[in-house]
Amino acid sequence: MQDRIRNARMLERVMSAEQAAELIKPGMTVAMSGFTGAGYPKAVPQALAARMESAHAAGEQFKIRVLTGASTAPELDGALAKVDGMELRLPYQSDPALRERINAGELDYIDIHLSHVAQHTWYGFFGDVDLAVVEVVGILEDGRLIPSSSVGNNKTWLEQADKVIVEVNSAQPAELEGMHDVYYGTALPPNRKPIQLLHPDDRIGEPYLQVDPDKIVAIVHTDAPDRNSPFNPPDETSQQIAGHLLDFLDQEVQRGRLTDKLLPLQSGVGNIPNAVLEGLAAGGYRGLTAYTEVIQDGMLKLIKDGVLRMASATSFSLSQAGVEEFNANVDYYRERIILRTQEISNHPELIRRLGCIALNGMIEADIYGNVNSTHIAGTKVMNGIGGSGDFARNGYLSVFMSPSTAKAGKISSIVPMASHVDHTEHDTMIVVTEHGLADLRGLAPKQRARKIIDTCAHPDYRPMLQDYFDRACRDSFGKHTPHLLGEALSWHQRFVETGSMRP
Ligand code: 0RQ
Repeated sequence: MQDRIRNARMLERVMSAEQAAELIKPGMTVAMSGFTGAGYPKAVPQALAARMESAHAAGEQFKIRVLTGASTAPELDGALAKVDGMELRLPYQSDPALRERINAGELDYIDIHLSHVAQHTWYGFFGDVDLAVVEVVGILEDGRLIPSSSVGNNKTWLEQADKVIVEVNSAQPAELEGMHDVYYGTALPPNRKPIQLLHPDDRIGEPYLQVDPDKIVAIVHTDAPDRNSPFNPPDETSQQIAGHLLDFLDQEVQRGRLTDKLLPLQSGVGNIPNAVLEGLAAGGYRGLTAYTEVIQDGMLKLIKDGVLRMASATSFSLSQAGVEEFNANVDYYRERIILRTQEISNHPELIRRLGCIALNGMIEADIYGNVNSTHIAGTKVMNGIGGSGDFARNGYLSVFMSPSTAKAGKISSIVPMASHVDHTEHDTMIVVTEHGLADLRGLAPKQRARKIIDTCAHPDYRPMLQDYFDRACRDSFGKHTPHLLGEALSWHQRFVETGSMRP
């Protein structure tokens, strides 16, 4: 372990996960590392969950408030959710056990833009951070930390927390050292300065995380891989969606609005973004860049093939095969990947300056282009807004993609009125389903509605949407954005009552 912990003073603080978990008390606000199943603490949360379970069995309350970078994994969110150990969670999750508790109303979940988390903590909106639990690859002689497979909010957690528990994970490749760029130039208004990042491959910070050594109360050794979810090859619908988008990008290049290097790509995670990435490779694009949050298997392949010249992100989300590919060629990837803090990977100033092409999934869009990314029937949270809002509001192009129906056709993804709005019509430029791509730029509301109904809706639902829109144009209280208010959410109500939006 001495090769991972090179600071003698820190070696003295090594203890078991169980001993470290004893330092976490009921009611504490605990900030943990972790972003899309990468770089999250693996041992302390499980030891803590065991303590909570015993406490609850003895009739004692034991819950904490948990802040992270984004989603974690069964060892963290899953373990704490199973023992009902959280009273508050933010800013993003995707764990089935946790989702169930949130939707049962058993804990508070604050779903916020990923770029806001650090500054909201600096402003004190979440109260004091009692403790941070942060996974790292190693500790340098001078006490600085080598970040792990995600950076997320770790800089902020280490600065803001009263005490710090460090997990040193020897399963993370030592070769990650040098890939990170941790920016220490952030300040609060009115003292903010422009962030001098002009290209996706600019380095503006340092490769290590700083921490006051007096704050470190425990160091725990782990040797466990990240979540490493399996990678599913894109299905037919995803390929059709990707096909529409790629045709559109080709046309934009032909019109001279984009060059053949496009603009820095931001890509969400999942089947459809993966199909788009594969399509870019097949379409002959070379030398592109990504300014995004997450690097998944698809992006590694593009980097290897030269389709992507480089990628900037805040985390990896790789399958086991992706990890093996990365480990086998780590020197190659280190030259071409930069991992930043999430307030920089998702920074509105930088996304606007670079002109990112934002590609994200959605749950539903309404006929005017308001997009719901988070809530089924407006009330049940799926994951959270994540970084989609940071990129959609500020990118050069904001694209939302989804199959036109969900749940075997019982749900239309194009609805009269979105049951929850994460991205307003003002942020949505392009909507794509397997039936087509609606380019909404330069269109007024009624033109947008006609375009979305004609292009994106499933043929089974298109006549119903057209009928709604025609009657709204005739009978609406106002005729700028016509709606029938008593009927606008009736499709969702029908789904709640009958399990289907079909009449
Ligand atoms: O349900 O899991 O029960 O089968 O939602 O849907 O089609 O598999 O698509 O995995 O890409 O997720 C918007 C959730 C799409 C995701 C969302 C059901 C569907 C399925 C998943 P099952 P798909 P995806 C970068 C950017 C917000 C965060 C974001 C998301 C499940 O893209 O979380 O963009 N986005 N971050 O059946 C009822 C509908 C539905 C529906 C889909 N209209 N009604 N259920 N589903 N549409 C990453 C980060 O920020 C970290």
